[in-house]
Amino acid sequence: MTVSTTHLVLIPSYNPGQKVYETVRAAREYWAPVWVVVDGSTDGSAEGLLAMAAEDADLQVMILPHNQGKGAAVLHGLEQAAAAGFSHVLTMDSDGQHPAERIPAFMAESCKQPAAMILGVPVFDASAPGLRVKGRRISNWWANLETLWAGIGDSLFGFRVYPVAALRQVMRHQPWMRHFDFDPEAVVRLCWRGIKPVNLPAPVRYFCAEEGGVSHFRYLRDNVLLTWMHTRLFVGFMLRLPVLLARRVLGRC
Ligand SMILES: Nc1nc2c(ncn2[C@@H]2O[C@H](COP(=O)(O)OP(=O)(O)O)[C@@H](O)[C@H]2O)c(=O)[nH]1
Ligand SMILES: [Mg+2]
Repeated sequence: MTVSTTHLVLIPSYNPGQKVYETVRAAREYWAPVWVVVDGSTDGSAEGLLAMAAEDADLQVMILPHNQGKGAAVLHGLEQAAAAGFSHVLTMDSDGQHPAERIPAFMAESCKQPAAMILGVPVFDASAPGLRVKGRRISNWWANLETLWAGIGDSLFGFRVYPVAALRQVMRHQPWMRHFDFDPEAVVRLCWRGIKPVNLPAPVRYFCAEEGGVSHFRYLRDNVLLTWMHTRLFVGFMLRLPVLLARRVLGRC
């Protein structure tokens, strides 16, 4: 496999359990290089991943000493990626829910359209909890309003290719997007900067606990976080409305 010098797979990881090993192995099967940011995990996965990386030159594992949140872990990886000269990262979850076999297609689309962000649109099977599937429609509706229907297929799905420079700029200029508010806020703010969303389907799986499924999503805590996020994005949207409308009229996005 050729080792990319422009695009890397970035996996933020927090106490993912055993699924992380097959997730990282699958990502490596389809791409090189792959980086994992271990975000203060206490489940022994840091040691296991470091052992894997010791035998694989195209797997890099970074360890953060304390849990900082998904967005903070992605930002850590982004800073390192920029320093190493990478222009794009594909983010994917560490718990086996995202389809590693779709990595080549997403990377190929990003190479074709480097100025765009390539967004996974989840294709659910029967394993998906109805509440999560329905709940995301609310976030999607808000994200589409906040971007004047610029074409965001799914606001929450974390399987995406981002242009590194644009995402770093967005994250550096405000303190949010460090936890579960990362994915929707990133996509809305990148749209505001004129980054075009390109949607590609990606099957997603939900594993039950017996299959090794782990979720850190907490309905109350994270819905409050997402509501606050859309509140501030809505205020930002109102302030930008004249610019967004002018751009739309001029056909720029
Ligand atoms: N770095 C980091 N990643 C996290 C954290 N919480 C979740 N993640 C990542 O975000 C992904 C999605 O979180 P998860 O708990 O699986 O939520 P769900 O899939 O929406 O139920 C995980 O697979 C991790 O890769 C965290 O505190 N820090
Ligand atoms: Mg998950």
